[in-house]
Amino acid sequence: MDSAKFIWMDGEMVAFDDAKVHVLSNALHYGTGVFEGIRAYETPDGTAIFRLREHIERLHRSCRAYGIPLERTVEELIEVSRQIITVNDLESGYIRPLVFYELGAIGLNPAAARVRTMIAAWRWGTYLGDEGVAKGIRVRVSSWRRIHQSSFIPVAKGTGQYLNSVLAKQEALATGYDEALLLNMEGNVSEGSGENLFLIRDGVVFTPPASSGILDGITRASVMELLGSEGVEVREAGLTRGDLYNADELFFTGTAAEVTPIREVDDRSIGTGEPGPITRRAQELFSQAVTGKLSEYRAWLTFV
Ligand code: PPE
Repeated sequence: MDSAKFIWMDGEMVAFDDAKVHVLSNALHYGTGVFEGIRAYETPDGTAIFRLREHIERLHRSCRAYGIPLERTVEELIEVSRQIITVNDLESGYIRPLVFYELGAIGLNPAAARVRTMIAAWRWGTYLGDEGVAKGIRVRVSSWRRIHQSSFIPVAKGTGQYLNSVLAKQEALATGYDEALLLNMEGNVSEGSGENLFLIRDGVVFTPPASSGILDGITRASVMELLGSEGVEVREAGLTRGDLYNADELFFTGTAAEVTPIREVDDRSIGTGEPGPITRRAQELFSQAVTGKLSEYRAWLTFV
C-alpha cells in the first residue's frame, strides 16, 4: 500500500487513515462484494491506464451477477480512476475498485445494507517477483479445485470467491512453489490463483476457454489479440495436466502478474527450463502496448 495518500469513497477523496468501515459490514462476514484490479503505466506521453473501460464494465457486470445495486455509472468510475492516480502523485500504479455491502444487514440477505464504492491506488511492482518475470516461476498443481460454475460465478470478481484462490496460494507457498495452478472439477486446467494460463506446443498457443471456469481476463484477451496480430495461431482449448508437462512453453497473464513465464510445473522443467520465444514475444508486445508504443493499440489507453 506504499504511497497511497487518498482513497475515493462514495464521492469523496478521503485520507488513507480515514478510509474505514464498520466491523459489522456485511461484506466482512459473507464476502458480499466485487472488485477490480487495473494498472496504470508511465508512457512517453504521460501516465495511461490500461483498458480502463473494460475493467469498469466488468465491475458493473460482477455487480449485476451478484445482484449488487451499483449506482455509480461507468463514466463516473472511469473519471474517478483517473483522479485517484493524480491525487496520489503516481506515475504508474495499481488501481483497486471495490463495491461492497456495508452496515445495515447482518444475515444472508444483504439487501438492507448500504452499498459502498471505493477506489484506491498504490505503487505495485511485479506480482511474482522481478526474477520470476525474467527467468520464470515454479508452479504446482493445487490440491484445491477451482470454484465451479454450479456454485459460484467464476467470470465475476466476487470477493468471497477468492477464498478459493487464497487456499491454493497458501498451499503453493507452504510447499515451496511460487504459485498455484488450479484444475476444475472435471480435472482440466483452469487457471492460477490470480492469473490466466497460456500453453505453447509446436508453435501454437492454447488457453483454456471460459467454460473451464476461469475469470476471462482482460490481459488474456489482450495477449491473444497481440500474438494473433503477428500471425501466431491462438486457440481456446481444454487442457489436461499432462498437456502442461508436455508443453514447450507456459506463461501466466493478469493485471497484477502481467506476462510471467512458468519454468517448472510439479518439479518438471517446462521446455528448455527457460522462457521460450513466444513467451518472450508476448512479454515484449504486452509491455509495448501498455506503454503506448504500439500505435494500433493506443485505444487501449486512457491518459490521466
Ligand atoms: N484469474 C483470476 C482468478 C484473477 O484474479 C485474475 C486477476 C485473472 C485471472 C486475470 O485477469 P485480468 O487481470 O483481467 O487479466 N487478478 C487480479 C487480482 C490479483 C490480486 O492478487 O489481488 C489482478 O491481477 O489484478
